[in-house]
Amino acid sequence: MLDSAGREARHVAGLWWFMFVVAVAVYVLVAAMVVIGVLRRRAAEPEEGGDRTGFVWWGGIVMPVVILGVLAYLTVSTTTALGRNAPSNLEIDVTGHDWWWEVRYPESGLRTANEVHIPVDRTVELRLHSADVLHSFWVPRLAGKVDMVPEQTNPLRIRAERTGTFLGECAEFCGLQHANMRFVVVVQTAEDYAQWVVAGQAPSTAAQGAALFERQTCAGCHTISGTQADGTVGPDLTDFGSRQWIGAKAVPNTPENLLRWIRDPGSIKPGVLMPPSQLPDSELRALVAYLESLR
Ligand code: HEC
Ligand SMILES: [Cu+2]
Repeated sequence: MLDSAGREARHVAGLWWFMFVVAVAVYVLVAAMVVIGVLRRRAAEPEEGGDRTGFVWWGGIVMPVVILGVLAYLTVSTTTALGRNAPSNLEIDVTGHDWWWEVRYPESGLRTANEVHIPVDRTVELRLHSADVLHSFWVPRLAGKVDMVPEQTNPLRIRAERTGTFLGECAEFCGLQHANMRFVVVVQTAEDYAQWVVAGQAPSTAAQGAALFERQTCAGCHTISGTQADGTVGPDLTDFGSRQWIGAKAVPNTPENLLRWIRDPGSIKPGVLMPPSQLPDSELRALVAYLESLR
């Protein structure tokens, strides 16, 4: 919490240190007076009478009022400073569930869980919801806690000032697995974040390869069980990724050889009964990723 990596946590940590110093000073002062009082009493006979009213007024009323007043002022001004964050153009919906976190990016349509990605040095508006009971969203190094309340949306604007991965956890007892309701916030540079969004938007390469396999002629000659592909002219490819060789021991099964094979099997095995394909490299690579994932 005190090793802040975000604007909000920095404000909170500043206030914490001030309170800590004041509390230590008051403690030391009071303890010193107690010790002095005890020693004096031992050293001398108690004096008669003596007017202590002034001491009670200053030490018992004026000082506490001043100290508490200053602390109250600082607490309120810190809270308003937190609210005064620049408006944000990146909104993320985070929903607490028993016992995990759902994360949605309305801007890009992305959805993830238990991992919030945000760009560094940019104000982000987290909209906190709950799907069931009370939870509390807390990433100590980035910001203070904000409760997640069913049927209500609580905003939390944060601005990370450092890249890195920061641990967060649920800070409101929410049932049996409350202690195992953790998450991470991954703060990335603007470029890394943009890349993460793009990667998340594109269906994974292997899934793209699977679609290609069925759309291209491949499926007419090869079977992959569990898919539409049921051709019997060529070998069944259901467990192709676990094979050591391609083309009846023509070349070892490596991604490079497979790419060559799909592009032009005749260059490896002249006269082969599988036709070459004219797919662009990106689609060939997607097919390779898919076939090598079959086990
Ligand atoms: C006209 C039918 C036909 C089509 C279309 C076809 N293949 Fe083949 N494929 C074959 C035959 C036949 C072999 C076996 C060749 C050999 O080893 O002599 C083969 C072998 C393979 C192998 C090697 C399997 C192994 O275990 O050795 C892979 C991988 C493969 N094909 C992928 C594909 C992909 C990807 C496509 C689509 C771009 C495709 N094939 C299109 C007929 C076809
Ligand atoms: Cu919780």
